[in-house]
Amino acid sequence: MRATRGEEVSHTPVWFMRQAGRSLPEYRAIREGTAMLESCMDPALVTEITLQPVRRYGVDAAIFFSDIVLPLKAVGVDLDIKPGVGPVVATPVETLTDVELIPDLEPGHVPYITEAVRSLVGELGGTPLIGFAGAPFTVASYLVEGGPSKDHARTKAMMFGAPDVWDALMRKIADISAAYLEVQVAAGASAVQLFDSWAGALTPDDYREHVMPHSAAVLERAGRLGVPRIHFGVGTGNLLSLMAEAGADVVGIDWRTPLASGIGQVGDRAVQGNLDPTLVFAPTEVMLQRAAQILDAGRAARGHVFNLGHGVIPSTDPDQLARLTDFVHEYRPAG
Ligand code: 1CP
Repeated sequence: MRATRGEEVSHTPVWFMRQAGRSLPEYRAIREGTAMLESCMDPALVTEITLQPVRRYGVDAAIFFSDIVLPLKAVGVDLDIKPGVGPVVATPVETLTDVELIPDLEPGHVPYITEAVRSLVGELGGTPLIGFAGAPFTVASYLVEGGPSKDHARTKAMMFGAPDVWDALMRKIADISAAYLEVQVAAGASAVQLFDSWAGALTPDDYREHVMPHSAAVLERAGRLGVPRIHFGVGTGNLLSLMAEAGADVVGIDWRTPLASGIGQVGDRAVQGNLDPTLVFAPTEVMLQRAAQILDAGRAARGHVFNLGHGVIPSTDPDQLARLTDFVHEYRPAG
């Protein structure tokens, strides 16, 4: 929390995107026989899964175990998270009527989220809980494509060709994501992360015109809650200044952009990142050498939260992440 605000810290804090998940044997065991969305709606299970990596690694933050499509499911969108695939939407959104049929999110849609966050905050003690939501563009991609997509072609076709439908859809998702963050913070989450994982598919001009105002609306509402806002995307080396300007306190930087260059783009803000997630498969000394370079580079930022440049890869050896966490905690820059 101090690092997100640019205050002095005794060591650079560290957590990992997807720290709770398939890389952990205890996660695979507890999830056996329970579908993903069903797990997200079970407060006891959410609490346990969120705590697993905190216990194992001693990371400086917990990330709430949920998914960016959970709030859509909660308001009644017919979707499922298919193992090995990801979110699949039964009837993709095409028209204005399709958008208007999606209800707004009320806290009453997600009582199990409130309960899970409250229970977690009690169990976590001093470790902050990061709540999260999907940013409008990334969530729209699942709703318009009907599932995971590499090129987001249908989504961008709507953005370029049906501006009225696009605008309505982005407003709808922005409202849902902001309301979802409000529920998590009201229940005790200490910070929030807005995941715009697929924003890197956009040119800066298209991002600025068609996407940024809607992400800014979510971040503005989150800002009123008084918690630090982390804004993250993948392949966003050309968008970092805009993602910062959209209203972030901390900008998440993926591994393709050197941290020093990312810091130069985000202005007087903290940064998060950005070790290549495949480096945990390298020899330990190689991984740690690269982590040291990132820790050194991070000193130029207003604040630095160490993380991977994207989520933990499911086949990651948890012992490598344990070594990495300890290294970050013990690291003191030379000089
Ligand atoms: O059955 C399973 O185990 C499903 C795998 C899984 C898990 C563990 C999915 C399906 N989602 C999650 C949890 C999850 N999703 C978390 C909490 C855990 C943590 O971080 O420790 C978070 C923060 C997310 C967010 C999420 N979901 C994002 C943004 C983050 C990112 O990775 O860029 C995205 C894009 C999704 C969609 C999604 N959900 C699941 C999958 C496999 C995907 C990606 C599909 C695709 O490639 O498009």
